[in-house]
Amino acid sequence: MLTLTLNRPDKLNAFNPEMHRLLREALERAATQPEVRAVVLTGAGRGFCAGQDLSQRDMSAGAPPIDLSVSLGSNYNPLIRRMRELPKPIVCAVNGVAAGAGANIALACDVVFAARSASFVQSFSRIGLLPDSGGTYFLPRLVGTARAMGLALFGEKLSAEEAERIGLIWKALDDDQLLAEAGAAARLLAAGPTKGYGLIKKALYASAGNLLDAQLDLERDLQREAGYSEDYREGVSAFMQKRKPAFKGK
Ligand code: T3D
Repeated sequence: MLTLTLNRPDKLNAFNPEMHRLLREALERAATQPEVRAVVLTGAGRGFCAGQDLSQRDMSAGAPPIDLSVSLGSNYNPLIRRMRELPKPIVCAVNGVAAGAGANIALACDVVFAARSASFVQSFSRIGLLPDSGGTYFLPRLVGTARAMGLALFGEKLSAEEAERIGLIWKALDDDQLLAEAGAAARLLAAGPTKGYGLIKKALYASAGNLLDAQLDLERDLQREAGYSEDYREGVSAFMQKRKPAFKGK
């Protein structure tokens, strides 16, 4: 299991190019190292992540306008794609406020735990932007268009408990339990059938864009792959022998 901690606590872990680079490299390591079978993503200090570091944007009178598509195209979009395509589970432990891209990076994780004191803010509209980093994709799919629109337009803080209640995240936890419980969940996943988990991600994330027919075909194809895995053999054998399976992630 690999724990990644966003670590610019003075700025509530807002993203600058260096933090993008470090996270990108860490996710590459997670992808290529077979011993990494689950990832935990959390933040240092009192925040999870406040999105883009706004102090890096020159808004003085004579400054030229910024083409934000460059930032999304080179940093945020590849990051979200990497996270969703990683064939291993990513557990998010949202330790504090998650705002702007920070909120949507949390939602791009596969399972989201949040401390009760944490909150989610689609703060983009407060500075004249629209939700990015997958926000306009994740929000309506997770909570429906009415709630997505309210969250995006008003940019109000949503508490962790409310986020759990409306299905935006998996679980809100007592603050002092967050890292222990998210860590335990990640360890459980890290000892599981990694290949199967990767296929679960693939199937569930494809379903939003598929009709039932296509999804059934995809399930058939992915189940073929799962059925060829060593872990499937081990899972069935362990069940028949009434013992705990020892999955190897293969
Ligand atoms: O530009 C591009 O590349 C395009 C891509 C955009 C993606 C995005 O993420 S756009 C959205 C950017 N993020 C925001 O708009 C959020 C801005 N922050 C806030 O709204 C609030 O800080 C929070 C709701 C996150 C937390 O509020 P609160 O009251 O708990 O804390 P605070 O006092 O506002 O912030 C604490 C410090 O962090 C403060 O610094 P100081 O005064 O103690 O020196 C604040 O300036 C700093 N901080 C918070 N967020 C950012 C930040 N500094 C730089 N960039 C930030 N995003």
